[in-house]
Amino acid sequence: MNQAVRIIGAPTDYGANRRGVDMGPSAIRYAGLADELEEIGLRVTDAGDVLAPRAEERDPDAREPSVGTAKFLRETEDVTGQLADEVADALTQEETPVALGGDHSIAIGSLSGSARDAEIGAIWFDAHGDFNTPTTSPSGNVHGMPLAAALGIGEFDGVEWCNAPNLREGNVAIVGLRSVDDAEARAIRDSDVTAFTMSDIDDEGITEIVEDAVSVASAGTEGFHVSLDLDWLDPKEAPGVGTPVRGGVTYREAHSALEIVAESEALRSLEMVEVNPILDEHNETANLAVELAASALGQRIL
Ligand code: 4U7
Ligand code: MN
Ligand code: MN
Ligand code: MN
Repeated sequence: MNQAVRIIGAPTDYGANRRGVDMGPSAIRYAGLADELEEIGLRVTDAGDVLAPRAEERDPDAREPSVGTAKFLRETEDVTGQLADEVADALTQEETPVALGGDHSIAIGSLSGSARDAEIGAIWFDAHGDFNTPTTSPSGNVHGMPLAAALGIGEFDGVEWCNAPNLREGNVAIVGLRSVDDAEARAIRDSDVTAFTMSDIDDEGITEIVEDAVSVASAGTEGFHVSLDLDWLDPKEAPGVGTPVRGGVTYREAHSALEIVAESEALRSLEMVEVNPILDEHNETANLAVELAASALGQRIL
């Protein structure tokens, strides 16, 4: 891993149909991300935020009907394009990109930037599969689709701006599933993605599961992207998210997972998404995002 990191904010909310998640980057910065990472010995640059439009000023259906029910696809293309460039540039400068959402639609940009010049893997820590496509999505919200978009599933097949160029299904692991739509579940099963549910974590323990995920994401790649949706954690630990689902991982399991990521020395890029300060309690969820980033980036206790 690079000893320098570049923080990049992507203050979007149109992918989630919920005001507030656009304040995630501010809340995570306010929680002390840069200082915390400097304290663990990293050089930190904050590149500021990419420019994201306000949903109220845009027509959610501007591209209908060619893309089914997906909302705000134009905006998604624009913002993820900016983010992809920033992520790819950071990697060129030997900085580890740390992207802050925003809703999870921004992952289309982080993945595509991280995969621009190298074969990569991805580990997706989330309660949800984010594997919907415009036709399977029950909501039309793109934050439920970014993994399918990056992998070119369904209508996303061949849509250049959203397909991550060097990311193969076989190098993707989803960890922590507990809320998956029916058609989405079918698409995950039909793919070569490795998916671990909460029951798998119950059965085998977080260590075993995350070690497996790291093997999947590292096999034949030049490192992997970690996408951390804060709703991966139990809502008791992370109340400030738009789509909470009971039965998530604990505080300690989350740290353990990201410590295993750090130990692999194969983390290429990181993002933290779906923090919604309006729904949070005393910025707890943003604080947690900071702590977990420090674990992923190699914080040592002794
Ligand atoms: B998140 C959902 F229908 N599956 O597609 C959808 F339940 O980025 C939720 O993981 C998606 O928070 C959640 O809208 C997206 C829904
Ligand atoms: Mn989620
Ligand atoms: Mn998600
Ligand atoms: Mn969510």
